[in-house]
Amino acid sequence: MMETMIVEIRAALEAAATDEALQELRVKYLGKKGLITGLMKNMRDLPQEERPAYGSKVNALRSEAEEAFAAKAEQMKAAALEQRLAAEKLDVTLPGKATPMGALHPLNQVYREVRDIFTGMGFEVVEGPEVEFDKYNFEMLNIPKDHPARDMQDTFYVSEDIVVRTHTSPVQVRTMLKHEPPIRVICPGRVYRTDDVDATHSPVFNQVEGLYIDKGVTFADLKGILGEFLRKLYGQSTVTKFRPGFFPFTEPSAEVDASCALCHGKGCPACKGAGMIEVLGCGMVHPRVIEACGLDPEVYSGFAFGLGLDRLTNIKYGITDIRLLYENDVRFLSQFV
Ligand code: FA5
Repeated sequence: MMETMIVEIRAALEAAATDEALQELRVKYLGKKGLITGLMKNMRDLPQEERPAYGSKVNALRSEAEEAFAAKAEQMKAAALEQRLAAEKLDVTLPGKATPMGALHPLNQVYREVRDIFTGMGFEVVEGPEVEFDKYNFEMLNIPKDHPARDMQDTFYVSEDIVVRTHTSPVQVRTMLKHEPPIRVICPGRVYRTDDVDATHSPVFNQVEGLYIDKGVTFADLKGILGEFLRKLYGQSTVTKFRPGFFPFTEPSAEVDASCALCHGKGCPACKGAGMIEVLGCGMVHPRVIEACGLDPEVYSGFAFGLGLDRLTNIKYGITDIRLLYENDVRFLSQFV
């Protein structure tokens, strides 16, 4: 019986086609109540002297059977893999899955350009709080309380002494109070004014202001650096025009126009036919501001400037409505990828 059983097992394994069939056979022969286990139990009925020979025969049968089961399982696994490989053909000509790519907002793109131009000329980036002391936003910038110059910037007041900053000039005050010249900084950030929303105004917008204080800084430095900045931003052929202007914290002050980046001075709808567009305000820092910040205006001089990043971005890309920058309409933003 023992001799024929291994033949019987091999034949049964040969015929088994599924995992379930294999499992059934395993239970039938090798399980706790299986036939081979049963043979071992029969040993009890044999005379003592026959038991060792019988036992080793059953053990040999069990090992042979286990090997046969393992070989069959291996064979079935290989066959299943082969079948899967044959069935799952890879079509490399199918179009791939596109991952939508995000991009920097146009305001951030232009900010990075502005930042890189100024840091390339030795300026550092300094940031400051958006909720600011009236003292830093106005008073130390030569704009006393109740002075008519305050009307130039319609202000959100938090309390009598605290405002939401109307420009990033207070960051320049903070820098002068903290650091000895030479000071060369740009101050980017969000600013707030109680302006009504229209195509060119937003109550929240972005500025980049700058400050250069050292011994012997003149208006020629201001013209040279700001002219170079605008040529780097809008192209080497950009023409600049410095017109007299007024800011309480600079004297003399100037408004700077640049030739329109879209029509190069010929006149187009973006520049309303003028060929030139006002891009920034600037001037030599008022001696009173230098003094208020603890420096001697007889020793130190410098210039400051401020630009609206939103306007700069709109000019660069020919965007005619500032609201587009804040609506986050993907149809608009995806044009800047
Ligand atoms: C100032 O804020 C000065 N602090 C700039 C300055 C600094 C001058 C240092 C001289 C020396 P002004 O109020 O003009 O200046 O604002 C600067 C720019 O912000 C403007 O040219 C304009 O481009 C932009 N701007 C002003 N109001 C708004 C608004 N409501 N929405 C969008 N941009 C605005």
